[in-house]
Amino acid sequence: MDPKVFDIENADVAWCPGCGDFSILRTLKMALAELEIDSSELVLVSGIGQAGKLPHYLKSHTYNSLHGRAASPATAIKAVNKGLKVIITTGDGDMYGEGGNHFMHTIRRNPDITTIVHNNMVYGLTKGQASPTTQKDFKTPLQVEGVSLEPFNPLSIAIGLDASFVARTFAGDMNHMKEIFKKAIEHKGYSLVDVFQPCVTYNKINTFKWFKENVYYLDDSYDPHNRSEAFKKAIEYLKFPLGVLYINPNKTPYEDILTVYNEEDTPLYERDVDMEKLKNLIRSKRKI
Ligand SMILES: Cc1ncc(C[n+]2csc(CCOP(=O)(O)OP(=O)(O)O)c2C)c(N)n1
Ligand code: SF4
Repeated sequence: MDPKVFDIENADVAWCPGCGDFSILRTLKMALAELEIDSSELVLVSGIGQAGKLPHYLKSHTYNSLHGRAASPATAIKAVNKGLKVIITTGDGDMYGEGGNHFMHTIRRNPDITTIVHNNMVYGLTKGQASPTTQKDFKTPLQVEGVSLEPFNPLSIAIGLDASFVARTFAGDMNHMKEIFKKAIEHKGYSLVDVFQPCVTYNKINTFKWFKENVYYLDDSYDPHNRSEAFKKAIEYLKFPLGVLYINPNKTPYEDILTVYNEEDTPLYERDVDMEKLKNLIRSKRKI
């Protein structure tokens, strides 16, 4: 399939020239094309931010939610129509900050969705304040003396919660990113891909060059099925590992354990709603 099938004609892409978001967008289109995913069966869900704009630039169904609130509608979309491919595109602030609670509990639920976090270690859209992943001592117009906290470590949290797929890649290496996206999208269950994405305008420290010098690749000898080893990898900070850190293939996706599917496979969106029953239920709750 040609990645161009996902192009939106005359899309007015509102990212700064040189932003790492461009390569994430291009690579996601390539990965989707190689996986032969039909845009009519694809839903991109986002919150607010530069990363949250990605669904506006890729032909698919789209749900643009509130800041930090992409995970819940994505879980619901998958639950009512299991046939859809559901992908969240989000920023480090959107998912790990404002959406932190939803991030954790979505991992616990394990819906069959993929979360791609554009981790630029800063709030891009609102002009450069610190995000949860901003590194210690980083100065911003708001944190003028530098950030005093240690950064949030999304991968260790995800592995701690036994997420079924946890990976990290880099917007400066499209081949690596594409392979990781493909594995994450094909994985059955919740998959997290944290993407190191340089923000060329507001993050002058964690640049393309900085990331290149501060990452290394996990090789074939690394076994992602060992949770304790994965956790050790996730907390490395002298150089950050890129690749699939952790996979738990034994978890059942959330939508497959919903009792509404116990006796009937028909997706919820295709079922008739018994309005009388619904009204009675609402009436009965009002009486309490
Ligand atoms: C509840 C709420 N709080 C704050 C904002 C303002 N806001 C919009 S985007 C954003 C930060 C986005 O940063 P990030 O998620 O890291 O994405 P980026 O723009 O860097 O891609 C903030 C704080 C908002 N829209 N809603
Ligand atoms: S502000 Fe940063 S993240 Fe936003 S478009 Fe510009 S370079 Fe990209």
